[in-house]
This record gives sequence, structure tokens and C-alpha cells, in this order.
Amino acid sequence: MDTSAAALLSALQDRASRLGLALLGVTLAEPAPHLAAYEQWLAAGLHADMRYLARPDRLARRRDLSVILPGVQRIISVALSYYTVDPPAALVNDPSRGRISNYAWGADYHDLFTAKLKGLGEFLAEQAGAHYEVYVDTGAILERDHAWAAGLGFIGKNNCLIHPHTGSYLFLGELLVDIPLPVTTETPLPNRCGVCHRCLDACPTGALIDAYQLDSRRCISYLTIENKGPIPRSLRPLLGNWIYGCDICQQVCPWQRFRQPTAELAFYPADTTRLAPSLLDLIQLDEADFRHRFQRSPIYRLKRARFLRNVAVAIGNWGNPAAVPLLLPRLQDEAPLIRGHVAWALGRIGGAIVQYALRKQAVRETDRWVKEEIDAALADLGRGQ
Ligand code: B12
Ligand code: SF4
Ligand code: SF4
Repeated sequence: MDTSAAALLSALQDRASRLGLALLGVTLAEPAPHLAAYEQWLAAGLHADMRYLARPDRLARRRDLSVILPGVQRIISVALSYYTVDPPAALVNDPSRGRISNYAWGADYHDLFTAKLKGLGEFLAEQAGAHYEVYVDTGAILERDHAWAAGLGFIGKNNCLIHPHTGSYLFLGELLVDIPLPVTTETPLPNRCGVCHRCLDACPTGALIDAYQLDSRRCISYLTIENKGPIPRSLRPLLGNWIYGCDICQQVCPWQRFRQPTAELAFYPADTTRLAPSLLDLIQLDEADFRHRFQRSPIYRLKRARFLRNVAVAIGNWGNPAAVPLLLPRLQDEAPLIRGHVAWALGRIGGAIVQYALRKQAVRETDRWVKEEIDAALADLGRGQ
């Protein structure tokens, strides 16, 4: 086989497209162009509790990619589409159901995408003796910025990398290599938002504080996925029925009209219980049920306590008394995170039985934070009467 750089690139592109990888671009292995914007974002505390993002060793890698791979010459940025179907609005807007970001309807993308990238890396190793490192969603690389520099799309005001022909339902991954493949893009795409600001207006929690500026402390995606602790009480009512991630700032984007269904069958939801499961079913899950149901899904990374925390908030927002008999046993759950959010949900629903149960639990509760939640719920109930 002709191993000249151009032929190698063409063979690589061909392999990538056969693996269902929608876009591929190659850039010089230089630091991300907007590294300074990232450092300002951290300095402003907009990363919330994701402390790993500010770790000195991670910052050192972002500033100098040869710390990751000695002799690195190129970054190959790759995108994998995860857009599958548009579910009926009546289903996902039903407040008795939990809403899940569309990237989590099927299989966990991390392993699947990593395997594809490793396949491409092995190909370059065989053909050109390349050494390589694979990245998918790891905090050490600014994936959007490198993908932008590689010509994979523009950065929208909603922070997402958007391709003008496929929208933004794209996962990003990278291969760092120590061979001089041809660079595919001279000039990255300029922003194409124009005067539009739909995403900023639509964000229910005000997390998009400005164009290209996201405050993780308010973002539903952060609050329901990365956040390991309680969801701030003031934000809970704004979460609606989102129980894992949030797609709103992408759904409203006019560039999404060009989205293309992915050929990756593993991302398609097996049935409607994956798209918008019943909250009353979910609140009953024990450890074994949770594992059985979500083992191959990104939701499994959350673990049961955080997931049921989110479910309890959505039930509180639904506010239907039908949930009370299924919430009450969860006041005794072994996870304080669940007990505290269940107390809040019960307080939102109200009623004499709820008041009695919360009072009883207030006496026996040993966790200080849960006790505070019960007291706050009782105080709200008192005000409502
Ligand atoms: C931390 C993190 C989060 C945090 C913070 C998100 C954020 N906006 O910063 C939280 C938990 C909130 C989150 C949410 C989501 N995330 Co996330 N997340 C990450 C992670 C691990 C790091 C991102 C980061 O460093 N953020 C800090 C900000 C400052 O950096 P940035 O978002 O990359 O923005 C860069 C560019 O915007 C550029 N820039 C800044 N200003 C300007 C101005 C112009 C004009 C230009 C051109 C560029 C530019 O500089 C920034 C720094 O380099 C990446 C993976 C990775 N290692 O990159 C995934 C990643 C960004 N997430 C991803 C996804 C899919 C999501 C969600 C859609 C999931 C969901 N549905 O719930 C939401 C989207 C929320 C949103 N609107 O951004 C994808 C994005 C794919 C895409 N097409 O953009 C990534 C790349 C993971 C992956 N491998 O696919 N995420
Ligand atoms: S993901 Fe949701 S909460 Fe986060 S910025 Fe977008 S619309 Fe706002
Ligand atoms: S909704 Fe409008 S402003 Fe936001 S990213 Fe899309 S085009 Fe840009």
C-alpha cells in the first residue's frame, strides 16, 4: 500500500466513514486555540464541583500535548452522531415520565467510540509505525476547541460544536499521533449564529449566562449527572421532568434541522421506557433493578442514589398525590441523598398523610442534611395551609 501521507489520510478517512464516524479532521498538535477562555472559565468558578478539570496535571497536558504523547505531531478529531429519533412530544412532556437526554437512550458511547478510535490508531500503527493516544470525553483535552480547529464545525452560543450539515448531536473523540499527516483545514468555520439567541432564552435555569459562557452550577446536565451532592433547592423546580442531562439548548437551535440519524444502531432506544420511563417505576428501583436496567447505559455511571435523587425531584415537580404511597417507603432509603430529595418531593405534593409521615421521620432521622430537608418541607407545608 502507498504510505505517502496523503494516501494514508485518504485510507484513514475511508476507514472512519466505514466505522460510521461522521466527520474527521486533522490539525497540528498545538494547544487548543481558546485555552485562555477555558482558564478564565475555571477562574470564575463556572466548573462547579468538577475539580478534576482544574487539576494542575490536566492543565499541563492541555498546555503541552507532548506531555500526553511524546513527539506528538497531529490531533485527529472525529465526530460520531448520536441522533436517532424524535419521540412524540406528548410522551416526553408527560410530567409523570422522566426525561432523558437523547445521548443516553442507548448504549454507553465511551467504550463504543473508544474501540472505533483504537481501530483507527492500530491502522496508523500498522501502516506508518505511528504511536497514538485515544481520547473520548476525558477532561485532559478541550475536545470542542480542537474539533473546531480541525474544521468539524463551528462553536454555537450554546457552547456546542455544530456542523452546518449535521447539527450538534455529535460525540467528539481524538487520536493524538506522532506522524505528520496532512492538515485538513486551513481556516476553521466562523460562528454562524448571527443574531439568534434562542438557546440563551430557552435555558430554563439561566445557565447560559452569555454567548459561549456556561455556568455549570446552574446547568441541568451538571446538576443531574456530574453533581454528586444535593441539587440546590432553589433550582429543583426549574428541572421539570429532566432526570438525566438536558437537550433544550440544542433542541431549539435552528441548525438542528439538518441533523442526520446515526447509523450506530446501539444508540437507538430499545423501547419507550428508555426514552421517557415512568417516574413511579423508577422510584421503586433497588440496587439490583437499577443494575439490571441500566448496566449498558451511560446512566449506570450515575449509580442508583444520584439517579433516584433526580427522579424524586421530577416527582416533586409533577406534584401528583398518586406518587405519595411510592415515595413514603423511600423516606427510609439507606441513601441520605434519596431520603432528602424524597422529603422535598413529598413537601411539594402535600396533604395530611405527608405531613404526618414527615413529622414522624423528622424524629427518627439521624442525618443532619436530611433533617434540614424534612424541616424545610414541613415549613413549606405549614405555609401552604
Ligand atoms: C465538563 C463538561 C461538561 C460540563 C460543562 C459544559 C460546558 N459547556 O463547559 C457539563 C456537565 C455542564 C456538560 C454538559 C453537556 N455536555 Co459536556 N463535556 C464536558 C467536558 C468533559 C469538558 C468541557 C469543558 O472543558 N468545558 C469548559 C468550556 C470553557 O470549554 P468548552 O465547552 O470545550 O468550550 C470551548 C470552546 O467553546 C472554545 N470557545 C470559547 N469561547 C469561544 C468563542 C468562539 C467564537 C469559539 C469559536 C470558541 C470558543 O473554548 C472553550 C475552551 O476550549 C467535555 C469533554 C472534553 N474533554 O472537552 C464534554 C463535552 C463538551 N460534552 C458534551 C455533551 C454532549 C454535553 C451535553 C450535550 C450533554 C447533555 N445532553 O446533557 C451537555 C451540553 C451543555 C452545553 N450547552 O454545553 C460533548 C459536546 C459535543 C458537541 N457537539 O459539542 C463533549 C465534547 C463530550 C464528547 N466527547 O462528546 N459537559
Ligand atoms: S443543557 Fe439545559 S440547563 Fe444546560 S445550558 Fe443547555 S438548556 Fe441550559
Ligand atoms: S440556538 Fe441560535 S444562538 Fe444558539 S447555538 Fe443555535 S444558532 Fe446559535
